[in-house]
Amino acid sequence: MDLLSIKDPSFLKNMNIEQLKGLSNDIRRFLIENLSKTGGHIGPNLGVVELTVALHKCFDSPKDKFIWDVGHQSYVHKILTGRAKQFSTLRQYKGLSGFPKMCESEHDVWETGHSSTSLSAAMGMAIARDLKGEKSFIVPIIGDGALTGGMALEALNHIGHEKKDLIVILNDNEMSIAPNVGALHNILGRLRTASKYQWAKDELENLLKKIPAVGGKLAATAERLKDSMKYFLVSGMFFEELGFTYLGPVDGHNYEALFEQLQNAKKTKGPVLLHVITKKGKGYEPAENDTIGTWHGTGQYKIETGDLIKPVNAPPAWSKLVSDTVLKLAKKDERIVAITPAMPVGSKLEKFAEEFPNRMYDVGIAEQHAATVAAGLATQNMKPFLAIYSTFLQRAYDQVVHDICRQNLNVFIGIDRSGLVGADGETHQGVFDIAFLRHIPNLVLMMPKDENEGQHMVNTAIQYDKGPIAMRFPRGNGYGVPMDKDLRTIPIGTWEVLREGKDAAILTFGTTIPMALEAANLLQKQGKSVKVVNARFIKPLDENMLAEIMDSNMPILTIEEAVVQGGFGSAVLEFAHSQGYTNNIDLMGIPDEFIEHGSVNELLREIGLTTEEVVKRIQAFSPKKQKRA
Ligand SMILES: Cc1ncc(C[n+]2csc(CCOP(=O)(O)OP(=O)(O)O)c2C)c(N)n1
Repeated sequence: MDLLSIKDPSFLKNMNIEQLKGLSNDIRRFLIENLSKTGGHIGPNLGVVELTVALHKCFDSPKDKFIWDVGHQSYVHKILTGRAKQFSTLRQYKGLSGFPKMCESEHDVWETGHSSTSLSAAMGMAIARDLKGEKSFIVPIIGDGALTGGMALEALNHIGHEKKDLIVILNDNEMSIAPNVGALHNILGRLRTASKYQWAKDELENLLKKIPAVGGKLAATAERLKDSMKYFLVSGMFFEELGFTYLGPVDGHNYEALFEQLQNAKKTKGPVLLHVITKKGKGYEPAENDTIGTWHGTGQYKIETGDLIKPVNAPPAWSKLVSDTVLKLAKKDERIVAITPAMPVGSKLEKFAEEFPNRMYDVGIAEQHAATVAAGLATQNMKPFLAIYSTFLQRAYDQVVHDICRQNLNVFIGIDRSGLVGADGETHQGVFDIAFLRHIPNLVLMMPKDENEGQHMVNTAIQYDKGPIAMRFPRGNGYGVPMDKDLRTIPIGTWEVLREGKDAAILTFGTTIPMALEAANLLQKQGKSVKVVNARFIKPLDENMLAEIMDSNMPILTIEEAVVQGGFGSAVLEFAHSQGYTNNIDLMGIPDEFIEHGSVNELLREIGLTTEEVVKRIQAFSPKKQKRA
């Protein structure tokens, strides 16, 4: 079938199962081909082809509402709702988003990117539907990984109590981004075991029914036996106890079985949980055989071999540099324990886990819990390293304030993917961390200029014993700078002058340092001498150096790859104001808006975080404005 011609999912209503199987093959081929060029979440989407088709066939979107948890598995839904033509632009600047987007389609009723929100959103929609007296099915689709998130469990608790009509589809592929972990995972495992038993019983039942005269009775006995065995095998029936009607498990690649259970779900009053078993990566061998999560989301790849296309001889990734340095220190310091909320691969903690299996904890998609576990460890004089992406640290704000900083505990927070992250887009940009951390008492916040300074900062963080300390570092790779052999510590709250100058000063840190230096070079050619400072401590500021610069009356430009409001530049302004300085101060950073997907360079250009803009801003400082009259 020509997928490009699909306008909406209504065409599915007239298709028979054979035709649907053909459609599934077409969708898989389309995904494998397109994603080999654009990259994207191939594994999760190949796993939900039949499930998504079945949902669109059995329900009426957008009247009935599909709420995709995380949203990374919504590509098939996008194809069926008329967006196949845009797939060549997937996750690219101004192109199709990798997550549901209301502006793309009326079939996207909920936007997401962070996990475990679907059940709460569905509950809100169900309450609204009932208050308005409307009739519709509300269908959140949540993975077994996302189900481990605290929000999802809070929602199950509420939904089970309220008994609203909701059909929760649990897409269980035994994987999170990496293999799924936790006690809940074990419960699902037991349910899956029961499923094999149930399928075997179904076959037996069909056979018995074929026996003349007594077959029907025997089949009924088998049915009762099946039920009691199921209860026996699935001790407690977790979801039933929570107030849900549990249906399944059902083979998520079998249309007949899916249709039967979806129809059952539609007929059932109150909340239903339909347990669907799928295979992540289904239909593409390298992705199907993936046991560690490589094919969860990829860049470009060669279809025939499954080889990922990666830049050759790239400098080490920031995550690897940080985790390897922590590991190096952990060999000498038994207090060090690493914690990741579900990102062992992304945070490059595999080696740590291999060397110290008892000192590395993947706690599941549970950022709040991860932060407080770290706090608990620190109370016992351990040295926790909380490896967490900037965007997901947002989830743990209160735990950072209340548990870590308020108790002034020695936790090292490694804030990965700080700044713009590119293709994942607005839900994943790590641009708020400075604004939501800078005001918390006791916390030290820093960002290195390159990977050599990065390794010394990691060492500084581990040796620091006066409270919590956090290091931001960007997504992607370092610059390939020479690395010192011996680790040292950097005095807390000290900046570094990278280039002297007397006409203006640029204060910046991390990824924006190269653009500041480049601008200073260009300005030098125009006869302006610009001082460039590596303001590596965002908190505390280097107040001595800052006072010295302000005393000289130079105009000051601050640059940060983070939101301007409440950011580093704001801290400089606060200092100037509190000390009575009247220097001309200009701030550059991320404006007050959500930044969509695209390459980091395209996004920087869009928001004017460029060398040219730095030059312009410095040129715009007028001598008259320097001092208040
Ligand atoms: C709050 C939050 N933490 C971490 C992530 C990163 N993440 C994206 S997908 C994913 C795994 C989801 O697993 P599952 O729900 O089982 O879906 P699957 O990919 O297996 O279909 C994780 C941890 C996230 N999106 N949101």
